[in-house]
Amino acid sequence: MTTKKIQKVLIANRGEIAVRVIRACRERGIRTVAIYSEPDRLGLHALLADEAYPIGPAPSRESYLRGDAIVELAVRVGADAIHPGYGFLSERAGFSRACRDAGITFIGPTPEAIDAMGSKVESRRLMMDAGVPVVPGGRDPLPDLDSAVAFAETMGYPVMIKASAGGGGKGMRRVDTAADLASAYRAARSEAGASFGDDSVYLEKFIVDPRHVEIQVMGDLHGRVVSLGERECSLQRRHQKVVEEAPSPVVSPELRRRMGEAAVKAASAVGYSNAGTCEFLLDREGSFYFLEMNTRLQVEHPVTELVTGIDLVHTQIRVAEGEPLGPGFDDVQPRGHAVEVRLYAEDPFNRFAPSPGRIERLRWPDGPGVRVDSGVYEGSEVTIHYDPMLAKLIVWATDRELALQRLERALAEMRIEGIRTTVPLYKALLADADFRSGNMDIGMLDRKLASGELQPPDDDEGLADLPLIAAALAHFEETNRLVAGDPASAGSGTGYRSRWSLAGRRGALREGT
Ligand code: MV4
Repeated sequence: MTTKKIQKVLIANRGEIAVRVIRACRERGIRTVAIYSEPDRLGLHALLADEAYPIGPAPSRESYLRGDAIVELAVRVGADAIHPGYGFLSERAGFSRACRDAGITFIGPTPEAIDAMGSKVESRRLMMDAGVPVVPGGRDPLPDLDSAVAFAETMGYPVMIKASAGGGGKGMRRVDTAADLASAYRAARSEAGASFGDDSVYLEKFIVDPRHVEIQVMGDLHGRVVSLGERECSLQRRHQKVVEEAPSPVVSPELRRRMGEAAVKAASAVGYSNAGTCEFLLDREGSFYFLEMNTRLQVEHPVTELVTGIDLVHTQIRVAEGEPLGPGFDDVQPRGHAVEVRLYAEDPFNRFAPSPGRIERLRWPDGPGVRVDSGVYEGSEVTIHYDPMLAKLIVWATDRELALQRLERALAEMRIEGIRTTVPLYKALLADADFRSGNMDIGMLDRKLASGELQPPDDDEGLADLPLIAAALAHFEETNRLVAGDPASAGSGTGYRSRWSLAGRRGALREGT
């Protein structure tokens, strides 16, 4: 296979991930095309791209989800590739296929690989046959309630009923006793039917208080798949991740090797190429079980980038161009520790109520080991039409404790006014002994929020005002000194007016007038 350099990429997304992809393209000398919905006309992604085109009104269905219109636009503007980001069209096999049919490179997996991982029972069967450990349970959908009862009996309670077509927790029921099975079975079936148009369900052993650990994989177009290590993603609220880190505080080099091998096996079984993630449950005994594969670049990819030194978006583009994964991808090991917090426009201490509005003031943290991937700027309007995630703050340091200290420092430097964000939640989490020691499971955050154990810090502004106060003090000190030392104004009774006019003149000088 010959490589063919991509010249122009259409980014079929918005917000921080569109910005992330635009940056990688610019670094590679690739021209960029943004699409934007009506409320996103002044979105950062639309402003940063070389070209930007309106794609429709606010609702995603009429804008960012219009696969056919997007492929058509790509052809019309001469883009030779499309990057889907995450969400929206990123895991639609039909979109990957439509790109292929139009002669456009889809920067992601093939429609076949997306399809193979799309159905839960089917991917489970594939994984079982490939020797990838899956959660103990059924190989086929349950034909009826009687077989569910019989199967649960052989496996032992608690069990989990899951929708065959599911994912993300829909149509999922925990069952603790035989007496509860019938009602849970019926509820799961009807929820699955309503959500997926497919009411088949199957049974798994319920894994108690596991961690969610996922493996980043990358495949090239020459049949090579590599593992880039794990991310610990247990800190989530109702299936929404809030904090991710790499490496996991509980994954040893030996476990990393075994999980990495399992993930590579999983991806290879479906002929996977480009970036993907295998999700695992990790129980207290250190056993791990494949859950599902996400066939896209994920929100939390930066923590992997920071500990591996590999730019995942650059790599996505290179493998899409046909370049093989080189020797830099042999046996990749993490170095140091990275932590990401997702900044949502939600009020964490008012039941995560959405907080739309104008960002009146915005100051990002910086300094050593700090990265901000943002889709907004000071003056941005945050609407309720899309995912409330505005930006991600990611820190790196040589070890976990230093990374957490750095995160604390960065959060204190940060300032967002005009809307509420989840920043106070992260300040509270950093004061939590369990989080601090890495002792977490997938239920921890919901438990601590329900019990009121996580409280907003009383001094929420932290260091945020310090530089401003210092600047104001210096300004007035200097003003007073100048006025006091100015013979023309001494004793003239115009001291106050002179101070203001001096300030005005200095201001005019700064702006070069
Ligand atoms: C499970 C489980 C416990 N035991 N399966 C939730 C979403 C879906 N992707 C799989 N999920 C789970 N499956 C068994 N047999 C617990 C969860 C689960 C979960 C998994 C990953 C990340 C967060 C989670 C939050 C709640 C439940």
